[in-house]
Amino acid sequence: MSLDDFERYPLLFGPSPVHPLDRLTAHLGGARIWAKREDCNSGLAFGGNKTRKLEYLVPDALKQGADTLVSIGSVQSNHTRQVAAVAARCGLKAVLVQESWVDWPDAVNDKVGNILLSRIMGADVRLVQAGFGIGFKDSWQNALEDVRSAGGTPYAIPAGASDHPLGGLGFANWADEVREQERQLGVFFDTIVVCSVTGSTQAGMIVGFAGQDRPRRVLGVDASAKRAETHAQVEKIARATAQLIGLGRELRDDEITVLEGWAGGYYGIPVKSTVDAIRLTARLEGVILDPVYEGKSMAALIDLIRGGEIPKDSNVLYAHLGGQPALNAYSGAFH
Ligand code: 5PA
Repeated sequence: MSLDDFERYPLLFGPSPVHPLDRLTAHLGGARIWAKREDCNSGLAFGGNKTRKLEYLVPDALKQGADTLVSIGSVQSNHTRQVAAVAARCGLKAVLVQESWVDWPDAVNDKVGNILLSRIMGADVRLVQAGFGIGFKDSWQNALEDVRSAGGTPYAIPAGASDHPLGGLGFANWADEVREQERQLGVFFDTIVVCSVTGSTQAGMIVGFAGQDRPRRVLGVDASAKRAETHAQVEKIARATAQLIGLGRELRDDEITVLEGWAGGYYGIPVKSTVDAIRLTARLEGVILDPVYEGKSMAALIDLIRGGEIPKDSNVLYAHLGGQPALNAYSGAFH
């Protein structure tokens, strides 16, 4: 099997845009920074990284005769919002378990942003009290059971569409897209910076790039404040995806890098470096990042360039994975 053998249900506009961030580059004095924009990859509810992953899960759901997508995330999950949009687009129902992973005081946290969009799109949104965790949850099993007992056919999508046999395919394909865009732009991105939580975004990238001729670094930035768990999940998904698409060799340990230092103490809580990175990118580039994921990976990119770990002659590609709707629930971070 190769990646091309897997059916893909079109949800994206096409290849996501790649463009340079020249003023941020000048501000930091090099490396040259580029962004690839999953936040505008689709016309479905502001897109994001999950929309790309779901292109490979939807054909499986339809083949199984599912009528309801069932998934899970935090109250301000971007993933569940994208599941709601994809369900609407495909004429399916969505049941979304929204857990209280984050202790964040904005009074409208469970009313605005992602959860508002999911409600508008007609999803059955269920608020559940439960802490952060990317594993399989009882609340999710219960939701699946509810659909079955009502005579429906659920399709189970785990947190972030990650711990699923097809979860890594979307970003393996992203790596192919990058290679083609490099050819068009006449540039080679030696370093990729990507935020990791449930792991299949980075895992897919690793596998996709491992199948290419030129080696490059994929630097995952943990945003869950649990680096070891994130690393284990990225590794597990990467190795399974490599098998699935017939990479033809085992991944080396040094191909799997998950960095810590920018998550702060907790998943979902921005720290000073997060807010600084969001403000800097907004003021220099007009590019908007969120306080849960992308602000943390941008803070890492800035520090890695300032510290010289990413050298000045590098071309670095920042994977912008979306997530801005959550900003509405985080006004308190910008007072
Ligand atoms: C998310 C995830 P992975 O989960 O694939 O590692 O991606 C991390 C990530 N950036 C990075 C944004 C904007 C994201 O939304 N979000 C989750 C969600 O429920 O929204 C899966 C956690």
